[in-house]
Amino acid sequence: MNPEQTEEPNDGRPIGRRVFLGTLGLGALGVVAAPPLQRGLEGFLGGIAGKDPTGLTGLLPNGGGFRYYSVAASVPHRGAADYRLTVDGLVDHPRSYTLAELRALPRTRLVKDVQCVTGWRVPGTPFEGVRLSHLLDAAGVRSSARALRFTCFDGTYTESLTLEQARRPDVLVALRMQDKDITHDHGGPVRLYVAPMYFYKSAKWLSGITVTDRVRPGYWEDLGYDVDAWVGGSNGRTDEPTS
Ligand SMILES: Nc1nc2c(c(=O)[nH]1)N[C@H]1C(S)=C(S)[C@@H](COP(=O)(O)O)O[C@H]1N2
Ligand SMILES: [Mo]
Repeated sequence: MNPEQTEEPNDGRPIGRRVFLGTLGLGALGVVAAPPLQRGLEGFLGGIAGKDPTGLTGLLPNGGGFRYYSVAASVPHRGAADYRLTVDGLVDHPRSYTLAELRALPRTRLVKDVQCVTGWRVPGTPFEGVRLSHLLDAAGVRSSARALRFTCFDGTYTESLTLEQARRPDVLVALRMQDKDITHDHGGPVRLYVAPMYFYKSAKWLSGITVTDRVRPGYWEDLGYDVDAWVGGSNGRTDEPTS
């Protein structure tokens, strides 16, 4: 099947020392990132937006400019035999997809910049997968639905989108990244890809999509990040450190 392709130019913003600041922020979060810290962290993150945290393990640059992030210490490997994606909640037809079933659905390919909230960016990165709107249409979203909650088989990470955001054509349940099947480290076999938002919205190791009546903030959002994480238009980015 021929994937559809969209390309957009880079927005041209420099990242410079933000990568360095991001590393500092990660260290700071590492010290405090244990379950009881949620309340205090909101202020903490509010003060350091831009040089922040977003990952507790594996801040390892690789050749492509990505850093691998996981808030879980270890994540089980899943593949064609045992991967499942469940779609449930306020839908008429809840169901669970195997990897083969997802791979058989119409694909969309997008090539855009990946932008982490800590400042690093990878220009022109291809993602390919099934439009989230396609799965929602298949599920039959009920009229009381307003939002989605995403869960991951790392057992920890969560994300959210409004229904309106989720129906955008540039939001994918991604099967491929950089024109290869998504590796385990990048959240494979299936991750969310929310092109217009900071990369923390793109939940890795996606295992559940639950349609809900309101937005329930996700993992980083509980720690102070914007739920509406539009690149350039949310609290993840400041031009200079605020402290
Ligand atoms: N399950 C899960 N998804 C996640 C994260 C995570 O820690 N766990 N980190 C997020 C953040 S902050 C970023 S920048 C990207 C990193 O994706 P990568 O590891 O493929 O570079 O994944 C996002 N999705
Ligand atoms: Mo991130």
